[in-house]
Amino acid sequence: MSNAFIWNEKCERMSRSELERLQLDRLKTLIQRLYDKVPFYKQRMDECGVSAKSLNSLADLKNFPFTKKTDLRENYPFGLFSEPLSNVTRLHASSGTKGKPTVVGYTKNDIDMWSEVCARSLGTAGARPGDILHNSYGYGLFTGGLGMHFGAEKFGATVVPASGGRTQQQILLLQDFGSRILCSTPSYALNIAYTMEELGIKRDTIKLERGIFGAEPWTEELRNQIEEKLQIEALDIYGLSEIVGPGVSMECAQGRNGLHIWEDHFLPEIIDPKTGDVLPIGEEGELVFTTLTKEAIPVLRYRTGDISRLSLDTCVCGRTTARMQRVRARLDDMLIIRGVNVYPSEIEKVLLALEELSPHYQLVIDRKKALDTLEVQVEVTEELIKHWGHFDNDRVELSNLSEHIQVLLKDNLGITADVLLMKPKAVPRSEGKAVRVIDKRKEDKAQAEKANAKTPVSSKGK
Ligand code: DLL
Repeated sequence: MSNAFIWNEKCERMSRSELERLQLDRLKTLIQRLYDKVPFYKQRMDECGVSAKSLNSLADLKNFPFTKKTDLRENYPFGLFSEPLSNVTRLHASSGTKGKPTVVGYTKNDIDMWSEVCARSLGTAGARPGDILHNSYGYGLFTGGLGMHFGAEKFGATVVPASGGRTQQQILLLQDFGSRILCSTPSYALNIAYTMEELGIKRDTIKLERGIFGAEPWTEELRNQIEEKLQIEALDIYGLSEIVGPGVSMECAQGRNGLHIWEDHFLPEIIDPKTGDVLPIGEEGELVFTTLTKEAIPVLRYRTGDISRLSLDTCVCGRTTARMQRVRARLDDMLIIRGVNVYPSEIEKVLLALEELSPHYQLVIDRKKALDTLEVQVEVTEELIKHWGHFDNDRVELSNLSEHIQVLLKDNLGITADVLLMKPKAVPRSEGKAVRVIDKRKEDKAQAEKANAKTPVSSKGK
């Protein structure tokens, strides 16, 4: 076993039996709390014929009702809170692009717990108290910025609250402050790397050693590119606002094989998304979390929509908690192109394997003559442009290469796509969560419905 730095020995290395006892105790308390304090849950539990008395083992949780994102929206803004607002220290909300935003709240204890799991995550990623930590997650309603910020302060780091955007200035701060840790979305880390390259800034003018990247799906191929470009170790952090925000789980620097879930606070399950049945450990399905200690808005069996697998194998880092595999995709990100199902991350894998392409891409879906169409817009590298000369517009005509990519997409994923090769910088750069898919079918529909729709809360600044 390695001599990894562990922030909270007791909780990160608890024996399975001790952990399960603690989880069951906390789960009973939670269920009683939800039954007594949140009419929504009382009604759901009554409908399912369950209560705290029905819970004799962790396995009994499978008989309890799920919570979905729509439940939070339908009870907007505070209907699922189990504490009066007078006990709520802070509110966050996630984007309302598909309707009302989802609102979450935190008591003082919730903020402490959240900071604790973020501090554990920092240690797990190889950060050390005293490190300078540059935090490019968006500050504001998004949980990324403030969540990591409080965690980093508790951990004893010196935090640079950079938030997203103004990339040139961020690079200057990275150079002048000598930050060792970067927290951002993976797509924003790439943006920083490419901007440095464009400005001719040498890698050895910054001291970054590690990146703690999450908030959006990313592939191993993207990790390789970030690590190569920035010459840092890039590790995966997962979380969602409905559960707490960042810090639900974190990949360890030693194992780099799955993310340790802070199971004393978040109880994971994997279910079959179609039937809702709990799947055995090791099988892939939809991740579901129950918050064991949250006070302001605890959630029971929250369906994340994220696809992953759990593992209880021992880890080289010495932590004993269950690990979840890197999220492969979000269920609702699945594209159906002429009957073929495909996730953006699968397309990313194909594109990033080609050295002629840079990792900046967008997928544009449309419907023409009653058929769904997919256009893959992807930038070629500067090297390729140098080799082939200059191009006046954003498009690059290299029919052999676009045909080659079309064939790869067909052979690997079974999808028919048009491939548009773009000049460097033609694809909009991410300042937070990358916009990978532009679905013009939805845009058209949304425009048609605009008359009745209310203005959604903007997701800017993530
Ligand atoms: O994205 C919280 C967060 C902030 C996590 C900073 C990590 C770092 P939401 O805006 O509520 O919260 O979005 C949650 O983002 O259900 C996943 O689909 C996706 N997601 C988050 N982390 C990862 C990750 C924050 N490491 C949704 N890999 C989740 C893949 C991720 N997807």
